[in-house]
Parts: sequence; C-alpha cells; structure tokens
Amino acid sequence: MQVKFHKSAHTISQLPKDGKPEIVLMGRSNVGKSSFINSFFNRRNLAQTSSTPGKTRSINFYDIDGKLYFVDLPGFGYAKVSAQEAAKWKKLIEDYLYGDRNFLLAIHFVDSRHGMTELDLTLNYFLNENAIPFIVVLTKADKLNNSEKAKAKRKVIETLGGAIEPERIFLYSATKKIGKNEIKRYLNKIVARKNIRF
Ligand SMILES: Nc1nc2c(ncn2[C@@H]2O[C@H](COP(=O)(O)OP(=O)(O)OP(=O)(O)O)[C@@H](O)[C@H]2O)c(=O)[nH]1
Ligand SMILES: [Mg+2]
Repeated sequence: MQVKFHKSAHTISQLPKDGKPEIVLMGRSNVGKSSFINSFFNRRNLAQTSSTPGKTRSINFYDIDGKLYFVDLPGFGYAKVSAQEAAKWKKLIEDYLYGDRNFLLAIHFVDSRHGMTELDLTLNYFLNENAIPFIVVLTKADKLNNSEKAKAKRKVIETLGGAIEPERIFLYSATKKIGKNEIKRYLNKIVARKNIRF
C-alpha cells in the first residue's frame, strides 16, 4: 500500500471530481485527526499537526494506491478564528459533506479523555441520517490507564444509546502503539475487494 498527498481544497470547486471512494476523518479541532494520518501511515510529516487547535484549514486528500482517498477535514468547534473565517470553514465542510461524495467510511475522532460533546452528537446524527458507515476512534489513549480506557469506550456506547457495536469503537494513540493493528484489520476488511492492504 502506498500513500501520498494528493491535494488541498480551499473551495468546493477544488474538490476531486473523480468519484473515488473516500475514508473521511472527522471530529473536533485538536482531537488528533492529522496526527492519526502521520502515525497510521508511519510518515512524520504527511499531514501538518499542531498543539494549537485549528491547524488544518483546508480539506486535504491523501491518495491510497490510486484507488481511494483518505480525507483530513478541518476540525469543528474551533472558536479562536474570526467569525468570518469560521463561517467560511463551516460552509466548505458542509458543502463537502452534503455534496455527492462517494463515502466509504467516516472515522469519527473523539478525545478519549473528554468523550462526546454536543457537537459530536450532531456529527453522529448526520452520519446516521445519511447512512454513512462510521467507526469511532478515541484518541490520546496513551493518557489513560486500562480502567479509564474501558470506561471511555463504555461511555461512547452509553452516549449513543447502545446504537453502536463495541467492535466499531477503537482506542488509539499516535504516540504509543495503541489501536493501530485493530484499525488496520477493520479497514482491510472494508477495502478487501479493492485489493488494498493497510
Ligand atoms: N499524547 C497524545 N497527543 C496527541 C495524540 N494525537 C494527537 N496529539 C496531539 O494533539 C494535538 C493536535 O493534534 P492534530 O493531529 O493537529 O489534531 P487535529 O484533529 O488534526 O486538529 P485540527 O487540524 O485543528 O482539526 C497535537 O499537539 C498532537 O501532538 C495522541 O495520540 N497522544
Ligand atoms: Mg488537523
């Protein structure tokens, strides 16, 4: 499997139009979406990350074997930009999400220490409403002990009213080796017919 940066879209007209399937990374600002790209693919600087929320400001496409895209979205819930810029991002993300995209899977990132917020519930509602298959990835799991990890997972199930199987919730750490193999296994099942192996 080969991954390479494909393009950044700052406007809706810059989105790829080739109809390739997309695995889209969503979640609050600073949750670790871009760090996931780098750690998952073992590439230090494929995606830009920052300890300051709001690093990713465009929709970034990463090409997998010329067959599908990983799509890194700007995070939501980021208040430290001007209202004008926030409105521009919101529109870009919404135009993207409501556009006629070929979603293979959404990866919904949630900080394992904080659990789901109101905005996460809105996103979850959107995914369900639009029948977009998704998994939940609980990030920064290196900051939790084992009982906290189990609790974080239970909390997601509770918050979503049991409407998600435990097999679709993953604990992950970009800094320590947690969760990567499990997520690889899950994704490999999804792309098996496309002859891709993560
Ligand atoms: N300890 C720890 N820190 C992490 C982990 N993943 C990300 N971080 C840190 O969290 C911060 C934000 O990471 P990003 O990957 O830039 O987050 P993002 O979700 O892409 O943020 P936006 O681009 O603003 O939406 C950085 O300081 C990362 O180093 C993790 O698994 N463990
Ligand atoms: Mg980012």
